[in-house]
Amino acid sequence: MNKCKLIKTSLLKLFILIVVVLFGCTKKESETSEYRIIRIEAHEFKFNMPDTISAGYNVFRLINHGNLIHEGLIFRFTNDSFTIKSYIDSVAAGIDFPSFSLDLGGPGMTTPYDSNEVIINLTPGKYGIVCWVDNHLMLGMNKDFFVTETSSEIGSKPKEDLVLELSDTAFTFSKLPVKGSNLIKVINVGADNHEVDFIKLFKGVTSKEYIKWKITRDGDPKGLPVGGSLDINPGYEIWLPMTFKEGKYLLTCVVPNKKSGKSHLEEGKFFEFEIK
Ligand SMILES: [Cu+2]
Repeated sequence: MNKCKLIKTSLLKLFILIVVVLFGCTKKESETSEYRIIRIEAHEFKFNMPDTISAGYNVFRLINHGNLIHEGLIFRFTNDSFTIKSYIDSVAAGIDFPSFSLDLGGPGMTTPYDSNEVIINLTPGKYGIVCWVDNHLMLGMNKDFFVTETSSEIGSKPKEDLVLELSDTAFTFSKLPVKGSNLIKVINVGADNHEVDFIKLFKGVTSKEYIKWKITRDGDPKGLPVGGSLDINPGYEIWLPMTFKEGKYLLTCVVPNKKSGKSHLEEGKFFEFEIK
């Protein structure tokens, strides 16, 4: 079974177009950054991105050129003898967390015409990127790439505004996000792999209503993903540049609990906050 097949959302193309037009939820790409920006262009069904990038703190920016939601999980091959085909074969055989891969986060669910970014510190080695939405991985959204040594000074350790801890049962902020831009350090302090999706709830929708829809996928969507990071192995950290407008936001994690097989969301892990 696909890691998140039951609950990853691929919304209807028409619905997305209407929402994008009505709510203007696309973000403009900033051109200046103190970090190297690695552009990951997502299409149905492939990733266009460099084959080789420099080690250090890089901004991984996923730009969705497709008509479906896409995402990009970045993982490291812990043994260079394995390939992206080994990963695909493992998933096809029902092993969603191959023993030779270390999940390091990556831009979460990104709606069409939108972009999301995550800052990750990568050491030299062999890596892969996959999209776990529905069956996209098997349809071609998988790629390997290499990270090489660099002598460049670009990209020092980010200075976060706040910290978000992902435990096995909760999301814990060091302080709540504010309106406008926030640089959030996200660290997995649990024993399981964890992700964080930031969902902007539609007006009048409660967290319980969204969660019910997310699990059952019954009826119209109740909110839209606006950023976040895919799953991170225990002990690892990433940084999320996030901009918030007024409204209610919900944090979710649909990575399965390795013991129960249920997603952490289904087990009751979520967090809601409001920007006024
Ligand atoms: Cu995809």
